[in-house]
Amino acid sequence: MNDEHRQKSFWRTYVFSLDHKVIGLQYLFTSMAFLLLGFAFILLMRWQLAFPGRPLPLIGGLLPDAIAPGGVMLPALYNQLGAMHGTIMIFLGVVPLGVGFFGNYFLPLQIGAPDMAFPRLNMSSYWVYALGGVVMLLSFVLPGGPAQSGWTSYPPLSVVNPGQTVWLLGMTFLITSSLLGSINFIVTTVNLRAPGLTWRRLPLFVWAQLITAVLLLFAFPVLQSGAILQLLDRVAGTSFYIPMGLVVGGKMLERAGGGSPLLWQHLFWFLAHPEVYVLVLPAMGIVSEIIAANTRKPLFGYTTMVGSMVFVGVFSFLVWAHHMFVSGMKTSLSMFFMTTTMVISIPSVAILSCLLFSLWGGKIRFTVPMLFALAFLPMFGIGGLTGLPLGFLPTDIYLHDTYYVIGHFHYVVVTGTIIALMAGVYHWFPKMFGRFMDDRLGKIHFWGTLVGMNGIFMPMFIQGLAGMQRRLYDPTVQSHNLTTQFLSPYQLASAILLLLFQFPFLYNFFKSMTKGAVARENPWDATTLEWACPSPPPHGNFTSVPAAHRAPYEYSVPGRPKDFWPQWEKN
Ligand code: HEM
Ligand SMILES: [Cu+2]
Repeated sequence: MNDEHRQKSFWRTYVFSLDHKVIGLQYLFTSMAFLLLGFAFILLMRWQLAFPGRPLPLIGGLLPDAIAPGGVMLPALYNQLGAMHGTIMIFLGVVPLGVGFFGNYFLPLQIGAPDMAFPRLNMSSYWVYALGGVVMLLSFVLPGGPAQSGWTSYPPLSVVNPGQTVWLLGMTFLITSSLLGSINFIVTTVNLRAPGLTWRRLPLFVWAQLITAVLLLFAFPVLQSGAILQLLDRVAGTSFYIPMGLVVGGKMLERAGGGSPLLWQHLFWFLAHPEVYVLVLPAMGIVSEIIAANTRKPLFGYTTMVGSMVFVGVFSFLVWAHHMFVSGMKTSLSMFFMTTTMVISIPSVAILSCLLFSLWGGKIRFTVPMLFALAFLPMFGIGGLTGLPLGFLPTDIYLHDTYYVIGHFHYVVVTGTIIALMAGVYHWFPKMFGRFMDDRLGKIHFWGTLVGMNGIFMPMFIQGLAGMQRRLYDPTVQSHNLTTQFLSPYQLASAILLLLFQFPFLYNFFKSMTKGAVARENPWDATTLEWACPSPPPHGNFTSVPAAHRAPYEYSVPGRPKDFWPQWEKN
């Protein structure tokens, strides 16, 4: 092999790879980095909330006076960090981790395919995502700084605030990436399933990824067009979202006017409600796999679970305006959205119940992935239950835009989804690297994470019920917030605790990649097809084309010698 060839093959193998597993790992490392960055931002914000007006410790002195004179962050910086926290966590962190990494790496393996249907498209979607991330990060050094209008970017604020143009450009890349990815996932699942892998034999993780891909495909184009209209409002002098006679800083905005700020809210939430299921469906799929493998019995209600996921998928397009109850909509309209919101809670309850009943009578193995998966159930449950008063018009009028909403969605996304994604990392680590992660460090990570997360988010319900609004730079300027202000330092302490307990995880992850105990091909004695290929799977995955002979979770089948009956074993 000459040098030139070797060099090309390095780039092809690790950078511009077409292999779904390498692309999956690229998504994993990139999204983990973004999750840490988004977390760093919120730590700074929580300092300001806990000790308003006091200089930031450690880094305060390093920040330029223009954004933090004397180390005290200015309101504009607080808003920038807030907007970028939400954007990074959702669009650059959780979705790329849940879909880009888990979907890319494990969907082809679970359906017994050698790769995704369109490897080149797959590579492009990663690089377009990375480009979107770079554009978002660039906004920190460009004049005007990053966006300041929240991840929801409501006009007219977003049309007049600096920084928003770069945000919109970044979003255009991120949305394009998701669209390319979703087409790939759908085609792969429909066309590349192994012989015998009928729809009724599909693992729940694959169902979850498939439905997620469909949601992305239908929801994102709406936000894409909405974002382009907002971009035109900012750079081309249009006024899609700018109302007549808008006064900014005491001056009338010189625009044609006649646009509607509410139009953006509709376009945004038409995407963003389905997006919340994009966040949680992959998590539910992962938890299902782990619960099945660690209870040694078939999942309770497979058909109910698939049906519920499909139902959630369809209905998620019919509830978006529950985010807009206070926008002055007609009662008849809010009644409609209130009803659909109550209806869509039913399948979530069904899924959670099926997972809970699956534990009944199982021989539960309390492995690290199982601990995380078990924690998902009550934590996501709290998130779901606290959603109900928000979907109920009379109570939402009080709770809207308070910390109660922040508490609700962090329970579903963080203690729910992120806990489940962590479970998935521990579960599939032996497949990816042929080695186990350390058990003791895993348990330390688990308990610290669980306590830290609850310590941050649980007080938010109290603060919200006491009337504390979200997006406040300094809550103490409103006297009614003084009663709950004492909670804030505890939340900051919990956030620091949460950060500290991520170090055992990072250490464990990187160390175990090369030094962990060696794992067999099927170390958990599981039944789905990804456990049939070598660990780590070679290029092309399977040594021979696998076939599926039965349903995905045939554990403890009476009369069998072993307590698991893999899909790929003929008899
Ligand atoms: C299970 C039933 C659920 C119900 C009834 C529900 C209801 C609601 C309602 C009505 C709001 C708007 C509140 C307001 O702004 O006044 C809301 C906000 C939110 N929900 Fe849920 N939700 C549920 C589950 C979920 C799930 C599963 C997720 C994500 C995985 C989620 C994520 C969010 C997010 C991100 C927001 C806030 C967005 C923002 O304003 O920034 N929700 N929820
Ligand atoms: Cu919603």
